[in-house]
Amino acid sequence: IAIQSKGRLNEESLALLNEIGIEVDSSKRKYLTKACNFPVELLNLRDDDIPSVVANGSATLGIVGLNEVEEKGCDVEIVDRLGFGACRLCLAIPKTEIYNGPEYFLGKRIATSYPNILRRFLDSKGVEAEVEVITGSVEIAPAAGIADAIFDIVSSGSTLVANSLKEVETVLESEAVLICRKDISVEDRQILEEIRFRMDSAKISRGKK
Ligand code: PRT
Ligand code: ZN
Repeated sequence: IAIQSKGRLNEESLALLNEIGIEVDSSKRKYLTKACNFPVELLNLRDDDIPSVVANGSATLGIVGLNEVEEKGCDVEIVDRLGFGACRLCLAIPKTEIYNGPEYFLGKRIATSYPNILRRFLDSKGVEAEVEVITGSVEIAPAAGIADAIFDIVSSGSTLVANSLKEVETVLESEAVLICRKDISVEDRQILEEIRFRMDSAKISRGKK
């Protein structure tokens, strides 16, 4: 199972695995850690690498944001939504601008780390815009004069407010998902079904608490 080695999804991924009885020693943060009581190994990776590692079969399963899966366009099965890491991918513009719909973006420069999802959205609306790929601090692009708008992850919305931006289109509602390689063996499928069964039970008992 590939999980994020550090970052926003790491703790909750480990907590979920722990909750379903898969115990790993997370104090020794190694590339590969073996569960002590279940036939799985955890592969600790950057979230960007998880979809492709699962698609090419180096990992059987993965826990990663749906946003990464959609952006990388890897051929994996989305098994379940996991109920944490909730966020949305949004288009945002300077708060003083008047928004009249997606055609607002015609000929505009949009900064993002998610060019593929953005291009798909713009194409679906028939809007031609310039997509500027930026890997960090996308939200400062309009004030820095690098772009007219941004397409980025939003959760509370406070980053947008702090940068005098407003959200005008939600393109993807995301959360952490369990993904699986496509050509999974019968043996691995059995382990996956056991994991899903335990995850469902954990969800139900959480609901009852
Ligand atoms: O190092 P690595 O590549 O593994 O991690 P990373 O830095 O690429 O990702 P990380 O750890 O920041 O986020 C991992 C995943 O968490 C994302 O892919 C999303 O699926 C999910 N997630 C949930 C978020 C947020 N919430 C979030 N708020 N990812 C990023 N943010 C950032 C966003 O980029 C923006 O800068 O938080 C800011 C907005 O937050 P608000 O609350 O101000 O709106
Ligand atoms: Zn990343």
